[in-house]
Amino acid sequence: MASAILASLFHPSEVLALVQYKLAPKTKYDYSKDKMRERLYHHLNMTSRSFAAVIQDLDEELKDAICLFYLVLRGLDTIEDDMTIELDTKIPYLKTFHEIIYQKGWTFTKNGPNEKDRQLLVEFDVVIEGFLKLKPAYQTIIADITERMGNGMAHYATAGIHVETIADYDEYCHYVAGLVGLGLSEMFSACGFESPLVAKRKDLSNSMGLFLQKTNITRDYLEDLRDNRRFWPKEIWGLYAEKMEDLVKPENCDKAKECLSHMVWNAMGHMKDVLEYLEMIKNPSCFKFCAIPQVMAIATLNMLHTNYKIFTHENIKIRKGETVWLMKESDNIDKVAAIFRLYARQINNKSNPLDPHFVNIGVACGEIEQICVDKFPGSTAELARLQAGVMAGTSGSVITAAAVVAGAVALKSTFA
Ligand code: D9A
Repeated sequence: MASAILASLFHPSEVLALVQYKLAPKTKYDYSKDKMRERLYHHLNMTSRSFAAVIQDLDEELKDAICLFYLVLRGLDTIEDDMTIELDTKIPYLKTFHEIIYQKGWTFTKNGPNEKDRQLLVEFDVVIEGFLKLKPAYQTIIADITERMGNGMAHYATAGIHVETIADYDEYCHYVAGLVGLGLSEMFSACGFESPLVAKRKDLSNSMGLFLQKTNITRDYLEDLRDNRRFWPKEIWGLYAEKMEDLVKPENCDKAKECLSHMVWNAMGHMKDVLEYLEMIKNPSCFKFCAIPQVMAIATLNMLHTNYKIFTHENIKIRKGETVWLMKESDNIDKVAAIFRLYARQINNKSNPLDPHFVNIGVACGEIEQICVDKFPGSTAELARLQAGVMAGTSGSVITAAAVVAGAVALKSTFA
């Protein structure tokens, strides 16, 4: 906590968000009366930290269904990811995982000891038990998406992941992320929280997944290269290097940065769809659930843009304070549009006029700004409010003063 506050010292609103987050009651949900749910939410909290909190804030009607959707997909992922499992063993599991989730008592112990979510599959009978208690409508949606994703993964596991063209890149991301967006949209419409139109707009649902996945793929260049995974499309990196791994060579530093802005620009292409999707979402808990990962993605893109560290350091992340601040602020479309505008401006301000994508990125940022001004006029006042808090405190800033006091309280409690 103390180090998170230190990292956010020049961002008073983040300090405030961190303190509020830290002082909030820790045990918000009590699952002790239901041992099965206790196990399920234990696994959820183990696999994803901040996202688990967002799932748990969903309305009761959808909470378990989405928690189980997440855990089923995570189980599938944990089989696909494990390079210690022979292909002949792996492929049948990927192709039949949508049937496995109906088999009471099924567990899986063939993961290597170092696989990080190994325990989830060792106790997968709990996930299956929970899945079988869901309404049949939710079971069908989960099983359908699992079948399509499992077959896609089996295909890539057999043929190898050869992302040559941008169309290949979009297709790969569709299987591993876009399908998740489609499934969630079907759930939102099926439960009646959202209009049937949400499930119908498969293009927009797909973009929700693609924007997240492409941001992660751009960020994880070095980590994926180390594990011999290549997701950046050759149609892009081929413009800047002979081999993808040449981008890390210090002598190619300028080309690497150009390639990075090409990847950032490509991901930004989904932002219009994301805004249009979020505009449709009316249920407040669904809205936050959908919006938070997207604002974190744009904050991450901002951190990646013109950042050569992508090629030299693994695990570069946005500040904890920034995450907590974004989670707090993303509760309606005007505020989310303001966050998009804020980061679009920051991205634009960092752009290098000598970069070949300087104009493309500028246009993309301008389009975001224009859409928000036209469709979400309330975002202008929100943006002014956000900017007052984002900037390092000038003398007399009420926000800074409040944040410093709050920060002192937090530090005291850390050392108490
Ligand atoms: C999501 Cl059920 C994901 N993925 C995410 C998380 O958000 C999406 C996996 C399973 C589910 C949902 C998500 C959330 C809300 C609406 C969505 C949606 O569509 C309408 O999916 C598109 O990343 C994984 C895929 C991108 C492959 C789909 C957000 C998440 N965040 C991480 C943050 C991090 O640092 O990785 O998982 C986390 O908190 O661990």
